[in-house]
Amino acid sequence: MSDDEPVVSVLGLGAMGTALAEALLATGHRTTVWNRTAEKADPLVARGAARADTAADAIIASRLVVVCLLDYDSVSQVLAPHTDVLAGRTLVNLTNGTPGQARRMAAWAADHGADYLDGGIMAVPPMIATPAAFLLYSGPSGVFEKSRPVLDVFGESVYLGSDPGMAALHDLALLSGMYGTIMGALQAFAMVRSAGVPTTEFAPLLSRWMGSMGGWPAAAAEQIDKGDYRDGVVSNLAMQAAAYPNFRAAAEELGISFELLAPLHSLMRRRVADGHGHEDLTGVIELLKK
Ligand code: FVH
Repeated sequence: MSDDEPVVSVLGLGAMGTALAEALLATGHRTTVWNRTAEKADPLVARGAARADTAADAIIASRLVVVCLLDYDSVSQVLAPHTDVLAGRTLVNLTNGTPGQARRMAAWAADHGADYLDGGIMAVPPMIATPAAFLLYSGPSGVFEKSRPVLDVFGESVYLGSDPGMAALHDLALLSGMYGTIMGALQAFAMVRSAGVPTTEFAPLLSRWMGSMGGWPAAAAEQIDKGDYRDGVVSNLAMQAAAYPNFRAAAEELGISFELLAPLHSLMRRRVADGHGHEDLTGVIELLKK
């Protein structure tokens, strides 16, 4: 096996691992695949992938080994029995996890002679290998640059530095933003649905309104980095906190739960009680410090 050969192994053929392997095959990479449930490899083998009977065989087959399993426990279960074949390999772990898990995995890989990049996939499987996909990576820059020609197949590669925990940090932070948005949207849909409004009718208005909020992260980030929530206040916290009980009252009127929105209400009230009503809602972030 020469260093220049575009040879890649993929461990894990769930929805995402399959999409990654398909992208590699579509771009002419010699791809070896392995999955715990072996038959999931069949369609990829039919398209030209080599089947590895064991995870060890897949690791041996390629210098670059992409790991995309359910969670870090499954990564440990798959890799731990094969420490003897890891030396000289580059593990690119795209499994969702925490910064601490990524750092511990990087140290473990180094102990066994393997290079390690941690990654976060900011895409759902159908987006892989389209311009909409971007993937976050962290770990040694030389390892990233060497692996990049292959990694770019999956989507835009965004490198976040040598600390292996950075990709997981940014991944979970971005997903936190996503889940917060989805929570609000679900509440909005529950409200209109309870009044007999088809959610398909309401969705364009919701999309438009969410689009209007597109500038919020940049403006909020300015305040947060300055630690000054009095700057450029347009809609102060006291005003917003006065309106917020209407969401609870409306939920009661409509016969739906308020549990998705309730946590923000209590934080807003605490922040107003602490004397910050004239500031921006952004200041609630100070209450998230532990
Ligand atoms: N799919 C998505 O939308 C998101 C997009 C962003 C990134 N996430 C993360 O990607 C990881 C894999 O997700 P997935 O969508 O491929 O997940 P599944 O389709 O559920 O496949 C899970 C694979 O993991 C294997 N597996 C689970 N436990 C074990 C174990 N103990 N030992 C060996 N393999 C294990 C499973 O094997 P099998 O059930 O087919 O035998 C699948 O290959 C994930 O971290 C997402 O958070 C996806």
